[in-house]
Amino acid sequence: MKLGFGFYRHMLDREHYDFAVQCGATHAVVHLVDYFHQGGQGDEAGQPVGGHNGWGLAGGTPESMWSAASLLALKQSMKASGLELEAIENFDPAHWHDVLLDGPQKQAQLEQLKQIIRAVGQVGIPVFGYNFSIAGVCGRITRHDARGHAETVGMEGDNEMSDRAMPDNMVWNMTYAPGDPEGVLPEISHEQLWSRLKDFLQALVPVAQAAGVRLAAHPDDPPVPRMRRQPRLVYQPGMYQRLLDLVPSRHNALEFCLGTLQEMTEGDIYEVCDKHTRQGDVAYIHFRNVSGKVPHYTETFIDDGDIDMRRIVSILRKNDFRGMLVPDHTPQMSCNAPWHAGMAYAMGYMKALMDM
Ligand SMILES: [Mn+2]
Repeated sequence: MKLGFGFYRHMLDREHYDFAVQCGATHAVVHLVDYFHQGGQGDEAGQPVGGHNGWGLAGGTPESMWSAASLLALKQSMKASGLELEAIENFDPAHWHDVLLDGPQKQAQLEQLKQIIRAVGQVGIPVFGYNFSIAGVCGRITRHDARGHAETVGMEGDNEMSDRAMPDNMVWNMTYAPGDPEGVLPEISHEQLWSRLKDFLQALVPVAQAAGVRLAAHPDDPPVPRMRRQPRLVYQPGMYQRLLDLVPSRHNALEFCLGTLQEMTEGDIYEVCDKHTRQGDVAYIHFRNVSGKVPHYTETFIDDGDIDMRRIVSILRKNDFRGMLVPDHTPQMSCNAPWHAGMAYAMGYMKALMDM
């Protein structure tokens, strides 16, 4: 087991690397997609939530940053602070909107994704996390209802945002074509979406295998059957197995999000964790806690939710899990550095669990 830390695009600097190492991190996952680019969300201190118009504008990360040379420079700069770059998390909607939407640029974009995976493999980054989702992470609200009135994110039933149809220039909660939309995205079935995933996996898994990179799927957050009138893929634990069975390979793996899995209405988190870590499916873990289930849940402090995190760590140990654990999200703490304090609290708790 490795203790890791997740960095958003605007955190890729020495100060943030040092902070993570001070928290005990030895490994890192990097979100290269700039979720905040021209999005007018203002607050980059926490996780992106966004409104009707989603997060920012896709394509905010310069193309050059996705190249092998740039990834190598990133890996080396993290190494200089003592961090091993273990994973890149998420493709930019600018690179794969037509893969998700089955649009005219699908084949060209699949080739572009293959190039990214080859570059990631070339510099020795072993994992690439992705979230095959049309609506993406949305429909959540920010509230002050974690312990001690801490600011956090959750869901309180369906809302105007989660029901509203998506404009046809948006996917994955980001706008990929600037300007006004022409209409709204057509509604499709769950089977159509699974068929798009199959095309993606059949194209990418062999390339990932050759490149030595594990593709790792995040479940849908929040895990509801439909969001913004679009179907979702993995919103119950059993759907993870369906994804794995589409293209069986060590390189078709999971970005195992404990919080999202616990929010699902079916399944037992300990059984799901045991099964997939025993099978060797899990590339890395989003180690976070929640209380409640969709459509009513709250992201909590790590020791305060419905999951017994000690029991999870004992399962991971029993199954000799070798991957990375990262805190993913945490509530913000009331002080001058709400994000840092929240993360430091989660990291200290994780490190203690791992050391015990
Ligand atoms: Mn997650």
